[in-house]
Amino acid sequence: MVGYHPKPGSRSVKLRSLSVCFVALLFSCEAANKPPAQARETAREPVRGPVSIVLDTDIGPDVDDVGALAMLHALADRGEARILGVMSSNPNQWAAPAIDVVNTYFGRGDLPIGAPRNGGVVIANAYGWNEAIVPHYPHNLDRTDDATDAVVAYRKLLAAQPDRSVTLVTIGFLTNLKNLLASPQDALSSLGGKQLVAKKVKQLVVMGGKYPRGKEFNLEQDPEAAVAVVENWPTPILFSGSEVGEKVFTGSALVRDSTLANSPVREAFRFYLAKDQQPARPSWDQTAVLVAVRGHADYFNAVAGQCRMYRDGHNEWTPSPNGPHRYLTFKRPPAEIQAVVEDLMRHPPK
Ligand SMILES: [Ca+2]
Repeated sequence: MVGYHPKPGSRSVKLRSLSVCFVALLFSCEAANKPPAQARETAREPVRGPVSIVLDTDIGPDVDDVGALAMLHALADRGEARILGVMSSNPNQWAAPAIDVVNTYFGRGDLPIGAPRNGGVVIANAYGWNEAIVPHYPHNLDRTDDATDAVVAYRKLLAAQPDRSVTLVTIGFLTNLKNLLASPQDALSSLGGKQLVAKKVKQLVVMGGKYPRGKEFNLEQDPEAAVAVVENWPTPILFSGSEVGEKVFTGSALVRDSTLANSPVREAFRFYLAKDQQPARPSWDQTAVLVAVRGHADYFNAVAGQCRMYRDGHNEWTPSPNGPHRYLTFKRPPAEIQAVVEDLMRHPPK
């Protein structure tokens, strides 16, 4: 997701700061009456096998995608996730190379990378962090056009996985997932896209929408895709709405960590935050990756129901105990989730 960029000291920044302080105070009072949370990365041990996962990102307009991808590699190094591939929903020519840089930095330069082959919403690189960072780090893909067609990449990797075993997490537009659902049977699978997803996918996690109603960047950019996916997706969907990530600010400890001198993750945040003139960035995309791998229960509540998506890009929620969708609300204070995310983002390569 991409946030607004008000000038420091502006009314909106001050209002946001006041609201953040209020929320922090509220949660600190609440937290004082609870047992210490199992929040820091270092205090948590994996309790189950790795989650097989595909990340679908619009990497470029914001830097939280970089943090989310770094987190996913950290969770893979900890044995909590097994990354099957990374897709860009953004056909911008810097998107796939940026993914390749982060994958290569974490020793996974051979992971499949997909991108939309026809159409898609091309988003410019706000602040130009990827043009500035990507050329200085090892990678193989020079242009997003050199990546595999995302539909082919999805079909190939899903066909090879056990039934109901794959978690998909999208932190950008739903373009690739719409195309996947509509894909016909082929040499990779005798199943059409929707049937293939129903057979192989366990859950879809979406950073998108605002709950219980509103309009959010990721779903708004390709509303046709958002409507198609939200209405037709054949597995449960868990949404992390904009109201979640906007309260979790990360990046400041990452940028201060001098032990990560050669990290493209740190460089991307350093570059972006300097241009944004802010000490940290909301963690829209990282919250989605966190719950996709670890589940929501340690950090968030999940409200059951059904999300309705409209062609003007807004969404609306209908509560229902047996609905196919859920959205996150805070169970733990945002500051605790911030510490978990920030620690994972500072994870060095093995
Ligand atoms: Ca994103």
